[in-house]
Amino acid sequence: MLPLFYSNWKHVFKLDPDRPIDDETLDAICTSGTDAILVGGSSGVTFDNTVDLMSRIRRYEVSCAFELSDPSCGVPGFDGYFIPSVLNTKRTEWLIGHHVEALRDYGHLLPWESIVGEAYLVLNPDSTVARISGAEANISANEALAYSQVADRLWNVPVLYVEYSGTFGDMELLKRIKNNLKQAHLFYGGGIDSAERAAQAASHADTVVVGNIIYHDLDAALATVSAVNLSLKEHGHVF
Ligand code: 1GP
Repeated sequence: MLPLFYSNWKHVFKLDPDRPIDDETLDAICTSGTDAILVGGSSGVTFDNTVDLMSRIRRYEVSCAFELSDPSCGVPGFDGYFIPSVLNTKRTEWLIGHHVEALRDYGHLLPWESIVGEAYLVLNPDSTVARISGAEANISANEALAYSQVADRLWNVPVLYVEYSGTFGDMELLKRIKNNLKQAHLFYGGGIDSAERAAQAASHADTVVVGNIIYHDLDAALATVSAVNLSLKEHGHVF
């Protein structure tokens, strides 16, 4: 049985261990009513800064998961772990290579009951994740849809993450992707900096991820929580 710790998440705040956050802001984020805190970042994530952030979040009741992309950062104590792969890269180490090396060396240590694979479709070519992973983010809508179907229908990935990190994405494409999924849980992240954008993304994605705005405009970040819940009510979701 796959771990399903994320299955009821509608709204998530993503915190980067490599970015400072003061106690007051962290308190506001952790008590905001969000469904979970997702810890992860594209660069500068270390064991030490991950432990530090996790232990601060752990003072709160909110669920907390980690995107584990480097085995040397395998900090125990999270509610769940996502292991990301990048679908639209030709650099196979980001699709499968790092994963094979990590499992060869550490597979016997992993808490499999709380680990989930996470397939990233990276669609902002200017994002750090696109640069680092060599993602081919300038693709047509039809190609993006095809990637999502490979992940969902051929590979049966548990989580598909449509990632526009740093910019607000194409909501029509997100809708098409969602409408063609058979089983994967859909995360959307990128450029959500207002209640309006949060509501738009929430009308298509299963889980909306809010990141960067936390560090620039806390009030705007907090407003996305109720916006997502409101949007779900309007679309007839049952709580
Ligand atoms: C980043 O998808 C998340 O991995 C959130 O994106 O930082 O643009 O909100 P933003």
